[in-house]
Amino acid sequence: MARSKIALIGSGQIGGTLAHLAGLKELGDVVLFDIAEGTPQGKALDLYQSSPIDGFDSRLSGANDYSAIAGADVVIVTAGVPRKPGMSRDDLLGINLKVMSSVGQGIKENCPDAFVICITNPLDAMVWALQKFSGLPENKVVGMAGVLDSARFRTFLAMEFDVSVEDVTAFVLGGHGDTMVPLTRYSTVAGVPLPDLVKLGWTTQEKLDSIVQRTRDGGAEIVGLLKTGSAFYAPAAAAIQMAESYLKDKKRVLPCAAHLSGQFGVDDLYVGVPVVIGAGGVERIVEIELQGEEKAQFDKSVDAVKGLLDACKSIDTSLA
Ligand code: A3D
Repeated sequence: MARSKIALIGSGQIGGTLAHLAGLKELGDVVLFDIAEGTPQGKALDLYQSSPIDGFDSRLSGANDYSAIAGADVVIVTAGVPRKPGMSRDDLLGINLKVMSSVGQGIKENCPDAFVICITNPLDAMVWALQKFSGLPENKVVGMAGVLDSARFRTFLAMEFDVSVEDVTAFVLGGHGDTMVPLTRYSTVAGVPLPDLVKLGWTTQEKLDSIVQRTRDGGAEIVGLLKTGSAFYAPAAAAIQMAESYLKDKKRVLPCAAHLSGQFGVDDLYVGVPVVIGAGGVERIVEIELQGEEKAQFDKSVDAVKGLLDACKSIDTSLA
């Protein structure tokens, strides 16, 4: 069986880390693409030269021409501009919308059968625009945010409880970051829901609330520390988990920005919900019932995404 081909559009901080992880996990051959000349070629060669040491077989190459991504099985998109301190994800909207237009065209012409994972911010709007620009089926274009948000939540919970991160599961819905909806009753330590752990005295409601807030602000915390860009290790790890589930037909149940057409009462929007990712792309959307406050927060999140899409439609009238 031929090796899978993974195309990475954008060879910056996340793109380079994606290539490294895809190689280390032997997910397939990797093509790094970027508009910056030399960057994708240089990163590909550097990473290729790490393969004899780490013992992985993956051909890595770099390109500035979309023809190089022809026939890719998976495309992961990070092309665009990241946040600088003081900048909101929405400030990025205008710049990155133009980038999505050219990326969508490149995918449409070269690998229309690919599974596409978008990471570029503002995520919920960019993944929606990328699906429209590329014309790929809605179940083959998905956004990465929930896996990262829930990983941040899991990390902070494991720190608080002093238990293995592996035994902490977290369930988040909604838009990325500020409007994320953590479902504490579905988040557990080895199957014990967080509200029960509060009752058991493992933590207090106040501490739990502050962990939720820290998770919401997780991206900004890292931007503030790095000063020159945004998080890249954990975002790359999250997208690779999604790609692996598709390539190996693992059918992982992961929170992703998925296209909703009626589910959760939402139509033609990308919102973070639990989905099953397998060889068919987004094979199923897990439509759970939301309770009072959860529903209110989810609706607020959906409204925020709608606001972003309205802004996109006014910038690019072909999307209206
Ligand atoms: P960065 O290191 O700047 O890499 C972006 C790359 O995109 C650069 O190498 C650019 O040259 C390249 N680029 C710009 N325009 C184009 C174009 N038209 N075609 C191809 N390549 C282009 O950024 P990064 O890797 O740190 O972040 C990439 C994106 O991910 C940003 O939009 C971030 O905001 C976003 N991000 C999202 C999350 C989520 O959880 C959703 C987390 C972290 C970062």
